[in-house]
Amino acid sequence: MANLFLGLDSSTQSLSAVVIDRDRHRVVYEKSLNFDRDLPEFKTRNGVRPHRDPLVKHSLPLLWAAALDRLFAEMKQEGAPLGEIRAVGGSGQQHGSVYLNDRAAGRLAGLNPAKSLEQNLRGIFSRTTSPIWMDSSTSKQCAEIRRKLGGITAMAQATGSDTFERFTGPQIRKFYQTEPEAYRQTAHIALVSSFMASLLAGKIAPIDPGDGAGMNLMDIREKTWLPAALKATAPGLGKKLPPIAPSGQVIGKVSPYFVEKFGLNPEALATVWTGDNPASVIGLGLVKPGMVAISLGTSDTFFGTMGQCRTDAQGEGHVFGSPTGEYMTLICFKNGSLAREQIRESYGLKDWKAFGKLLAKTKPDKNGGILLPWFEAEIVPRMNRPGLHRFDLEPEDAAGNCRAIFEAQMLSMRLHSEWMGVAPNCVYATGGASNNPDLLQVMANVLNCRVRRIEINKSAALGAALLAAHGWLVAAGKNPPWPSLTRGFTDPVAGSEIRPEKAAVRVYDQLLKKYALCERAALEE
Ligand code: XUL
Repeated sequence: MANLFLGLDSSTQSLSAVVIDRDRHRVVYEKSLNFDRDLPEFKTRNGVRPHRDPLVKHSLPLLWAAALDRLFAEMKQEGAPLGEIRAVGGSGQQHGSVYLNDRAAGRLAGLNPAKSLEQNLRGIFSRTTSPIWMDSSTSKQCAEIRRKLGGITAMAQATGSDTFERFTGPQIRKFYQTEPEAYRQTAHIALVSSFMASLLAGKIAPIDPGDGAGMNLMDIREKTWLPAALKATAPGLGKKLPPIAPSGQVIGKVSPYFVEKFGLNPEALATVWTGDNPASVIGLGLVKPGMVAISLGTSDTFFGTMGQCRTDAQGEGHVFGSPTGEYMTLICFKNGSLAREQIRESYGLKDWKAFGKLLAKTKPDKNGGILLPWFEAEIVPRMNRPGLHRFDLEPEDAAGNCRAIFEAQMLSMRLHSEWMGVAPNCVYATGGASNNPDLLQVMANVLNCRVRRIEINKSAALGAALLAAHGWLVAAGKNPPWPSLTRGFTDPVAGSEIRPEKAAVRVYDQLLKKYALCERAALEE
């Protein structure tokens, strides 16, 4: 029997599966279901239930369960090697929460394969919907919890992050305040990740330190629930939370439901799930401290592994537990691709190649123009008043603006990741604009490190499969080094390495100072 491992990723809009063959270091199967398209009966739009209040974003735990049923049914139909899977791992969209009543544990233990998961689970929820990470309706609760924990810096130091509207603690507090009786009826609070793991394991699953850190409830250093945070959030909360256990740790054998119904191997193990970002850290191969990925997407994200726990005193960046047992950081810059596109289109450039070509016509300059591209309210630095700010830069200067916007985005990443205390030694660039060498050269020069391009489809599900393999090996008494597990799965695109240019690096060391002054001036404006 081959050593196959299944990784599932329950994200905002879809449920994905990746099966890996550990010995051959190959992905052997992948599949995705889209919630809106494939499960239209749940009436979601982009995975979210329409709501009259634009700040409220909820989805449905029954939808995620129905998607799991459907995915396994289709995998079986397509002849996926379910009988050879040794362990199942997973990841979920972070922060979203599921509220279960005291019937849940019994029902999970006796899942009936003659019925659908949806039928099995009806009546076990004390709240039928789940607030997800896109919800921003809890500013009041954030302020209340932050105040009780002693302010931004203290909150970040204790839990890894300042309070954020999407984080689970503020969401739980809002539920307790607005629906106290339903809160009282809640016996278990799960994250999307631990809820899905509970279905696979047939019992209430632990939460891991990767996803647990996205709750504003976990002591980031001890990786235990933090009594002061629990108390500040809602009464009796400690009793409703599961234990915290390492990502990928074996929970037990998979529920007989999946064995009888879909032919999963009866010896297959269910493991502790994590959040999609921690899983992506593994799925992109960021398994050593100092390895960083920059995803150039709708928003740009900077994330990577840290050996020591350091937190951001400004409360802008997040620290989560890394599934490697170390720490990871996540810093999210809202004005990413869309801002670049706006500038590109405003100069009539049809694609990134044209944008890169124009940018390459200019040279880095220590007194160069600065363009702060806050088309939308920015997360890092916190800026609620959208607007464009130009310093020593004429709007008519097309090449100068193309250079300035990307330089500013990279300088901002450098400035706002300094609190980590470790300069990256290699950056893996991924996402839309990452196949442009001119942009990656600027990235390498500003951050003064090598940049390699990485193209991995479904990095969270791949990370989840690798975590399942890791958990299975640990359960067998082995302690496999992470690089030996990720080898072959997470290799960067051959020949894509770009090295920093010394002269340009010196220029950017100077320009960073100017950038910081301009940013401060714009924030104080
Ligand atoms: C991270 C976050 C998102 C979700 C997306 O803090 O909110 O990246 O995890 O699924």
